[in-house]
Amino acid sequence: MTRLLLRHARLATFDGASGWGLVDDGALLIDGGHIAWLGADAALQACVQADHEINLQGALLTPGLIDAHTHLVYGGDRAAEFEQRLQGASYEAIARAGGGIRSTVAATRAASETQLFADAANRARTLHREGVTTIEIKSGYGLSEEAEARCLRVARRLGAELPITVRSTSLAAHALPPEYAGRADDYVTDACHWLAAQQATGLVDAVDAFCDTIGFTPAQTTRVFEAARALGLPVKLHAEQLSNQHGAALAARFGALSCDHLEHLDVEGIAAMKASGTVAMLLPGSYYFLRETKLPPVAALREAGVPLAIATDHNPGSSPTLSLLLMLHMACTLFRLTPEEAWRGVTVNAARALGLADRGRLAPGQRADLVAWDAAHPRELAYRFGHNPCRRVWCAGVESLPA
Ligand code: DI6
Ligand code: FE
Repeated sequence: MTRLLLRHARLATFDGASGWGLVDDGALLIDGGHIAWLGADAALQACVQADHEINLQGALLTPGLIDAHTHLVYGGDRAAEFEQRLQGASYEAIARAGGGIRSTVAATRAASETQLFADAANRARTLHREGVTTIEIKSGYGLSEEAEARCLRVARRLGAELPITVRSTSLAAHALPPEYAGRADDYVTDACHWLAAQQATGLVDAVDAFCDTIGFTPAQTTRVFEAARALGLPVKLHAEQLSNQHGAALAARFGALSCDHLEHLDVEGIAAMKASGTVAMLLPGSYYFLRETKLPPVAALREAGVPLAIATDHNPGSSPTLSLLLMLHMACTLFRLTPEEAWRGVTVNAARALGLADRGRLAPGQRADLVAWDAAHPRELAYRFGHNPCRRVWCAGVESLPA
C-alpha cells in the first residue's frame, strides 16, 4: 500500500468536542487507506516518508461529507404531484388519496433492477461530486418482500461498484402497500419476517420506520423495533415530522442511532434522546419543499446537548435535492444552526448517526475519506449556495474524482 502525503492544505479536523480544529498550512499522511499522521507542514519530520506527495497549494481539506439519510433507490418522479401541491393540495391529502409514497412504490415495482441501479448510481455520483463519501440508503419503495430486497441489493451494489461507502437501512414500514389496505397490523407482521431474511443475506445495517398519521402507529413501530432488536440490528426513526406521535421517546427507548425530521418534537422527546445518546437528524430539504412552518426545536436540542446532524433526505416526494452543500446552507438559514454546527452535522455527527466511529474527523487512525475545496475556510461553504467548490476527493486514500 502506498503512502501519500498531502501538503500545504488548511485542515479543518473537527477533532475535539467543539471548534473547527483548524491547522493552517497543514500536512496529512495517508497509509493503508487511513490517516497515519497530520500536523503543521513545518513540523513534518524526516521520518514522515511518503511514496507520493501532492501540494494542495492552500486548499481547504476536510473529512469527506456523510449523507446519513437518503431514499436514493426508487423509480419514477413526482413532478406532477409537485404541480398539484402548488395548486393547493396538501402532501398528506395526496398520500391519503393513494398518491404520494404509494405512487413511487408502483413506479419502483415496475422498474427493472438494472434501471433502479443506473438511476441510483447517477444520484450517488452527483452527491459524490460535491464531496460526499458515505451515503445511507433506505429501502421503503418496494413494500413487498421481493421488491424491498431488490432495493437493498441495489444499495449494496452501489457500495461495491462506486468509491463511496453505502450503509443500507430497511424501511419496509414506510407506507402501507395497497394489497394490505385495512390490514396494517398484518403488514407489520410480514415486514418483521422479511427482516430476518434481509439480515441473513447481509442486506441490511439498520432498521427505520415512518411513525406518523400517514405512516405507522407507535404500537406498530414498537413491533418493528422489537424485531430489529431480536436480530441485533440498530434502529432509527422518521419521528415527529408531520405530527407529534412521541416517536422520538419510543425510539430512544430502543437506543436509536438517530431520530429524523423532528419538527414536532416536544421536551420529553428531547430529554429521552439526550439520555439515550440519539442523534437529532435535521432535514431542511423536506421542511423547505413541503413548505412547513413549524421549525424543529433547535435551540432546545442544542441546550440539551443532543448531537445535531444534517442530511438531504433525498427522495422523490418531499426532498428531491441532490446537494448536501445546499442542506449545509439551509440548516443555517432555515434552522439557525451555526456554520460549525452544520459542518459537524455532515461529518462527525453524521458518522455517529450511522454508528461509524472510523470517519467524520481528521485524526490518526481515521479512514482517509477527504475533500479538498476551493475555499479558505469551511464557513464559506455554509455561506454560499448553488456553488460547488469541491476540487478533489479521496475515499479510503484513493482519489476518486478526475483531478
Ligand atoms: N418522510 C419523508 O419525508 C419521506 N419519507 C418519509 O417518511 C418522503 C417520502 C415520499 O414522499 O416519497
Ligand atoms: Fe426520509
